[in-house]
Amino acid sequence: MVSFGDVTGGRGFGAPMRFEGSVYDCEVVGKVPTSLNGAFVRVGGEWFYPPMKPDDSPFNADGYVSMFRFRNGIVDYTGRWVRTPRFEADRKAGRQLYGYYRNPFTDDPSVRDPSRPNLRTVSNTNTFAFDGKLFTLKEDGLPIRIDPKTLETVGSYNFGGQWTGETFTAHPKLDPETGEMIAFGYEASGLASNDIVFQFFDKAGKKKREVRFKAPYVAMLHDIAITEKHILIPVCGYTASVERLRQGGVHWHWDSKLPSYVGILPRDGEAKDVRWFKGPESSTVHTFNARTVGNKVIMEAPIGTSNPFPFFPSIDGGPYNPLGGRCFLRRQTFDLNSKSDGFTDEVVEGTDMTGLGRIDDRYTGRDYRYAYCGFADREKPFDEAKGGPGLKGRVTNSYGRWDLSTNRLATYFAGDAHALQEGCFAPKSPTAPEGDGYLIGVASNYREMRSELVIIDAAQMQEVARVIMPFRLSSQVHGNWFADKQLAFA
Ligand code: V55
Ligand code: FE
Repeated sequence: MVSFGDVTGGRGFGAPMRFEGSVYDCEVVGKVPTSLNGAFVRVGGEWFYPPMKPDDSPFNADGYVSMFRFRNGIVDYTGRWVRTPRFEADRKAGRQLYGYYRNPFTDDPSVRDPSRPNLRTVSNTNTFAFDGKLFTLKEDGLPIRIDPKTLETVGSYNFGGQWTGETFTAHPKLDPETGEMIAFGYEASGLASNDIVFQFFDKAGKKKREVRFKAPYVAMLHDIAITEKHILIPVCGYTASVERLRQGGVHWHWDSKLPSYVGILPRDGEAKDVRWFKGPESSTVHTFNARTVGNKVIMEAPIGTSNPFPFFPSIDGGPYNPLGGRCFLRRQTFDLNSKSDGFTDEVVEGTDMTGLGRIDDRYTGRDYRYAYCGFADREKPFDEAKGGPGLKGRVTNSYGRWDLSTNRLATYFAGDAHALQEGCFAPKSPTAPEGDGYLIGVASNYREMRSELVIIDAAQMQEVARVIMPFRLSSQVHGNWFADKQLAFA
């Protein structure tokens, strides 16, 4: 194959490893809690072949799914490519056939089909378990079903023919009490359309109903929040047009002149019930959580003021402003009694954080106390002398736990040559109180050029164990803890 050369991430810690494999009974420092039985399953992008366009988005890299399987204090690792139709087509051709992120017009003529954009999905964004099945997700395609025992790809999944539309979000929500799945697709009626479809499934996997409506403009609709009564839909900044795609451009452009919106749909509502609240330029890519209190709907999220991703250009051709993507924990309050389309917006605590916010998922949609997120602790900077290749400037060296009852931040520091990927929360037991459990996440050790899985007591914010991998793991977007009762890992 051709050389990776200097493609973004092609050298240093992020250079593709390209192999599949397992490590049984991994090396551990400390003691892995024997109560943790299940798996941390993560997915991200890794280029199998170098991108066709050297300036392409890392979001266009092939899906690579990996898991740390925990049983009685022993941890086994397995990593596999997500074998999408696109991966198989590239393998067969022996080269990269696909062009820009979400622009099928730039694909090789042998596979080009702009009427079926989901056939070129890379499924690199999130892992998800529902109805006893494991999936990898990417918002431009359907879920890809994965065998939890081996991580082999089973194939594309449309809920037994029940899912309408060709796109499925990377952030479906599960109601922790009813087990109901609330999922959506956007660009639901074709490339760059502003159609959204929400679909509701009961916990047994049966579709109950769907609601179709239009966004104020076509935007990247990456994540939502739910409450016991409402669904919140943040729309901001990134926009697309078929014309620009036809001309061979990238999918998203940031338009700082566009207002942000948050749509609120009652969970039992119809299209006519969606209410759009309007705000200034801002970016809500992920959410922490939300709740309905009387006539108010309240959401916390890591929110930036402008374009969060440097690889999606500004529509006016202007330079990238790195401060615009800096996120703060903000609280937005929507008054359903108000006649105006405005809302209140406040910073809860003034430490900047990554855009990847997590909670104890058993509290989704309910009153909750803790928000977890990675951040760069400035008081514990990267040590130049101790660092290895590729780690520069401010890095996500810490996890924070924001206590929303006191607005205090408790922190965990991973090490002075380490960068943390997104962690997730795993409860000590199904009935443990909120926050009584572990934060689990992968650290990149730049000095040793290897990955390490850190396991942190979330109540103390103290590390209890570290799984030492003998190699670098593929970069991760999202990872989740699935207990043995959710998926059949053995
Ligand atoms: C995101 C990530 C994606 C994507 C769209 O984090 C949005 C946000 C890894 O791919 O395709
Ligand atoms: Fe995401």
